[in-house]
Amino acid sequence: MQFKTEVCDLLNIKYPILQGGMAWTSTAELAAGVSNAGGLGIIGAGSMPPDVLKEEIVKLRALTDKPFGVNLVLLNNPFVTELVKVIIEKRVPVVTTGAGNPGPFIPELKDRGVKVLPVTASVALAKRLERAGADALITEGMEAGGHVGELTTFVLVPQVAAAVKIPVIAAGGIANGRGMIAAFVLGARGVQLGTRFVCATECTVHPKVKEKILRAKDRDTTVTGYSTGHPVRILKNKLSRELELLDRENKGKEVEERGEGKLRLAMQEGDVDWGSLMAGQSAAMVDKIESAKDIVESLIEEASTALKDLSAMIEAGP
Ligand code: TUI
Repeated sequence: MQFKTEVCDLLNIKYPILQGGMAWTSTAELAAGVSNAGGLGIIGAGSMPPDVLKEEIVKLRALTDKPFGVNLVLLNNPFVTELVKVIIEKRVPVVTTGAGNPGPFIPELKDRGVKVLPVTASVALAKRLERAGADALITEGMEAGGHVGELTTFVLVPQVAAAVKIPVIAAGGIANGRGMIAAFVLGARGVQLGTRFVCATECTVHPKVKEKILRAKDRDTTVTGYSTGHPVRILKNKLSRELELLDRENKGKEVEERGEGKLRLAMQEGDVDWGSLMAGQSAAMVDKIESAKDIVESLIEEASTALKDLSAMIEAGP
């Protein structure tokens, strides 16, 4: 089975599977692995300086000739305007955005032939972004890791799919082929996975991070930072417990200060006690380290099996 959807045509990819663009986590190596496997690999630019993004793009192009994307974080990003320039200059085919409204950047990116796929966590922003010219929307539920909205994937995807005409890509809580089929049934035409791809062989995060995800159980993530107005889902550890106490006292400014630099500390240095281990609830469903190709192929195989089992069940009746 191919699962070819309009998302495949839009992005010029074989399978409607995107790898979440994760700051300090999805570098050129992982993104190239996913793109070579027929999905869309995405460099997580986060708030990296423009020159570093340029280097990552060069590195990626040495590893694949397939389409790829760059994810821009809009919240508190001092480099965002310059990063947009790099994306245009380097002819990056696809941009995804997170943690904010990319509206002001859409006309320029589209003029230069870049496909724009913003992440939205609400129906209202989805409608605004469709009007602003977005090519597709990534609707991310609060099961996801990192910065999260309020709604779950299960309620967000069908509402956004009903409200817009452009394709919807579901994210948050999807880790396997069954999740992929569920998302399609809800109206999505593509899926984006972050946490499962952190455990890809090609992902350059510290091995201790992968180990934490493999060991994670159903209730091992928590949302910190409600008091800052920008809540973030991370794996529970010493840092999350400290942030929880500050959150309870509504000390948003202190939460921001304590969180500064902690994503890099976790992902690159492997400090799994005091680093910010951004991961989604689906961490509990990730149980092995394998290549990006094996992940993409097993997603397609699992999805085919899930669909066949479902049809058989419906036909057989009670
Ligand atoms: O962007 C993400 N997840 C992220 S970004 C990130 S980087 C970072 N964040 C905090 C501290 C340190 C580093 C880590 N995780 N996901 C996509 C996403 N976007 N989820 C929710 C949203 C969102 C929320 C509000 C998108 C738009 C939005 O609009 C608000 C508005 O302006 O209307």
